[in-house]
Amino acid sequence: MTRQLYELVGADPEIRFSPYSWRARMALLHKGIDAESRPWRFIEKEALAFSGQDKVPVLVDGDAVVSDSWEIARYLERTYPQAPSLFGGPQGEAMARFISHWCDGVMLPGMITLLVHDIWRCLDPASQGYFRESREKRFGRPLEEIAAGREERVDGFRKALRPMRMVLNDYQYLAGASPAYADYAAFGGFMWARSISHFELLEPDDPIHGWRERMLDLYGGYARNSMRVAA
Ligand SMILES: N[C@@H](CCC(=O)N[C@@H](CS)C(=O)NCC(=O)O)C(=O)O
Repeated sequence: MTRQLYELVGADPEIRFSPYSWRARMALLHKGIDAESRPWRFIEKEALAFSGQDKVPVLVDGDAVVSDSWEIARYLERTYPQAPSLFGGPQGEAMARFISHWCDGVMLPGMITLLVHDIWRCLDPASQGYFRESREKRFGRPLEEIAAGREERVDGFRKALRPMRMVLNDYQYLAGASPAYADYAAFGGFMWARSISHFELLEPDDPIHGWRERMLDLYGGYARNSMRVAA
């Protein structure tokens, strides 16, 4: 049975933009494991019923069905111990978990208010309706208002990334000398942004900018070569 990864896509099925699916995709690449991409859209909830929940990523690997990016990383580490390690042992696993929680709690919430309208624009019409309704309910205002003034607000987002920047002043990657899951947890957010938007989140002299360039080049430029919305 072919291994499959369900990934969120836009109107164009080549535009894969979930930050969590990108974490799983990079983890697979790190392990050197192939998985066919199964494009999934917000409104296709029934297509995920087999996984017992309604979000992507979902990895299907033979009889195993694993949802949630963190659980997928742990599954890959446990199931393919001979392949390069995602965590470098239990201590590294706990630190990668901290970074993934920090991204979920600080980085991604900062990004969404800058990008929410760009996300909506890249969706198919049916998903646009679902996205607008669910996100406007969550934020309590129209998408256009959530995204308003982002040129002035992006500086606050950049400041919030200071802990990450300080690490990247001292190390090539969040995991040290070479990339690992800690990096993929953070990079997923930047691939979310890159896939659906041309709004520049980072200044060119930011160490995070240099790290993002290195991440884009990994695995033969897999992320750099992935489809992006037209400028
Ligand atoms: N904690 C989950 C979060 C997964 C998640 O929120 N996925 C989003 C895509 S970015 C989703 O499927 N959302 C469906 C929806 O909003 O209806 C993980 O780490 O995988």
